[in-house]
Amino acid sequence: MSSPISTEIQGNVLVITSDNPPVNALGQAVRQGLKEGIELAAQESGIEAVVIKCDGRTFFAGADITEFGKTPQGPSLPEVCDAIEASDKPVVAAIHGTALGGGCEVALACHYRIAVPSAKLGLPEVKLGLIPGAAGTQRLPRLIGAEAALPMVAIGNPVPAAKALKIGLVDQLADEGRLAGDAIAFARSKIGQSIPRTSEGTANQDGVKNPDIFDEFRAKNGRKMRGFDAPNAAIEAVKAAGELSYADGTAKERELFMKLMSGNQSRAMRHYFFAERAANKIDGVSADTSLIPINKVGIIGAGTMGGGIAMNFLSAGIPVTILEMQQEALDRGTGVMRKNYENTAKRGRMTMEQVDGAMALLSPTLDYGDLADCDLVIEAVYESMDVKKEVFAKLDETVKDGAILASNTSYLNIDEIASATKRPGYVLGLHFFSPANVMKLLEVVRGKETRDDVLATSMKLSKKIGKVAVVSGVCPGFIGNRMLSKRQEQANKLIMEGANYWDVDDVLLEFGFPMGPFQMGDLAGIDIGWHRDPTKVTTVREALCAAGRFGQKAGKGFYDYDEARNRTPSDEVKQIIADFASKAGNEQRDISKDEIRERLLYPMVNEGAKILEEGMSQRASDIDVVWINGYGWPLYTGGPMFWADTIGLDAVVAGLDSHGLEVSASLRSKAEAGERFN
Ligand code: 3H9
Repeated sequence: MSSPISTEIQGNVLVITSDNPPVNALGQAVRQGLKEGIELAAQESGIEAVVIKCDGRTFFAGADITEFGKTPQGPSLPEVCDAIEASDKPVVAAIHGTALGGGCEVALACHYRIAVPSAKLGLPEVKLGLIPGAAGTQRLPRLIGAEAALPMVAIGNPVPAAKALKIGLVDQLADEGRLAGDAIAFARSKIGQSIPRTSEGTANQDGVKNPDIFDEFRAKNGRKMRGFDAPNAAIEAVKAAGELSYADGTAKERELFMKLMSGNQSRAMRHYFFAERAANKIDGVSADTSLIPINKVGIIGAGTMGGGIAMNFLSAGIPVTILEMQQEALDRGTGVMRKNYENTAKRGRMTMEQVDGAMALLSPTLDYGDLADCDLVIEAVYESMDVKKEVFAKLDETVKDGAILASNTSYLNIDEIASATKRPGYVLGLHFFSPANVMKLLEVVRGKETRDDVLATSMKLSKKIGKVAVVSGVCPGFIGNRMLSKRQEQANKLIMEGANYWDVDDVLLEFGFPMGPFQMGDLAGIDIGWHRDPTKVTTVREALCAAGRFGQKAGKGFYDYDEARNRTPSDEVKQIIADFASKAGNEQRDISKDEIRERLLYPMVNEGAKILEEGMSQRASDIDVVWINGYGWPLYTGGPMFWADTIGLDAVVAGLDSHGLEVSASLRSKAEAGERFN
């Protein structure tokens, strides 16, 4: 097989080029080729400098993740990086696209870095539950200081080239499109000068002079890092870069790296990395299906959901026409959208020009006729089949042929909605999650007649608006809410049997969810869907509403809230629950946290198995993607199905059996056969 690395001598400069699509991952052949390139430079006396560059869309995007967990094949990346740095001829990294992880480490091992303005550099290993393993944690702080290195290593977000230049991570910016030429000229200009080696840098002393930066960083980012092992290891490694020699520091990094690599968190997060990418592929729909151009989007309903959905498209530069029935509702809805944008600008994440630019793409209307030339219309009206059918019949009459008609329903039957039109092939569900401008998940609901190009267009569009899309079949609640209802059912039963509702919430918090079901109820509003008759009380929720306990917005719901929205369990609610339990003749008992956890989570796994069995989800990993992005399932466990694999399907089945809960045929047979979902 030919090597992905080629070399070319241009005068006195050796240009080493990698061509390993799609992202120039640093697999064995690439590492081998790089090492040989550096050896060639050492041997040839005519070569006085070296440039390392990549063809294709990006500089090295990191180690080849598919090699992880397999027997290592030399040369290792640390060896290659050390060989580059040891070169006595100046080596320049010429960076475009993304220099990530091992790719950034290669760049750090080079003596100089030159990048085009659109390039980004970063160490995203924490997002895979790891830390850099080719001396990135040791070279980076020595080059740019521990304080600047900490967010890059422990949070993992890449920095754009301009910022990289400012913090000293790159030496010069090249002209877009002239990178190779600029890099060669830059390399020539360094011939004969003393060679700066990153491992010998001293910027890391900032952390020794001011050791508080590490605790301050931990305190500032505690919420983001909660439950994850890798960020703490990353902080420890960066700290070690200031305290230890380079050799001892890299040994420390290796020890931390190896421990993380063999742990469950990294396994789970690597599973998620590939799961997110797999979710974008649709069974039976070819990757080269021709797409429907989407240049204008219509949204029906300017409420919280409609407005949030519209913002996704406006932010991506796609014009939106938003329709309401009354002028007042239209004004209110568009006002809220502007306010949301302005709040983002206040937090520095947008400029006021960008706010105005996004809002200028919005056309509010009361007239269906204005939707006629839209390429996609998304309906976000009241959840009633009759209302939805009426809207779709009207859309069918008004909107041009070939346009996609989508419903944002969270549980209604898409096939029935599609039957209200003469073009069911162009109808599908696009289920956004609230707040729709923030939440990453998009369930793309495939009706029985939905055309391939309609699906493929929706998946592509989801990427453009920054969503993670998962295809679901038509079933009540689709993938996410269908599983949620099983968890809620158990949560409600548990509190009737004697579990404290705050213990139920705390079990999920301890598991890694941002909040539990009762906190979630308080946040969303207990009165959603309430009949508004305080004399009609048949459920705990209705009793709470009758007592004015509408949730956080009322200062009280399941919990009492102070001004800072801290929650305290309420005696009143405890009594309400106890009254209901005694009326129902429920015996009260102490329920352990283990039982609570099993009863909340195992039925979700069982429902996931049924969803797979019925073909409502294409693959188990899609279910994981739904729960991680839509419901706050902790990423470091890999999602419900991967988590079930980790604890063992036999343990899940035994737990369900012991609590007298349903076990689907497929889950039981998988467990008996010792199989996994993923
Ligand atoms: C590391 O470097 C450890 C070292 O410190 C220590 C070593 C000792 N490997 O995302 P896309 C595949 S850890 C293998 O859709 P985009 C991906 O699966 C690594 N495969 O493209 C997909 O395959 P498919 C640190 C990889 O344009 C295809 O490439 N680096 C890798 O939206 C296209 O990917 C990272 O964590 C890889 N490293 O985004 C960076 N990367 O077509 C990970 C991608 O079959 N990568 N693939 O589905 C990324 O963040 C994005 O891929 C990137 C491009 C931003 C580069």
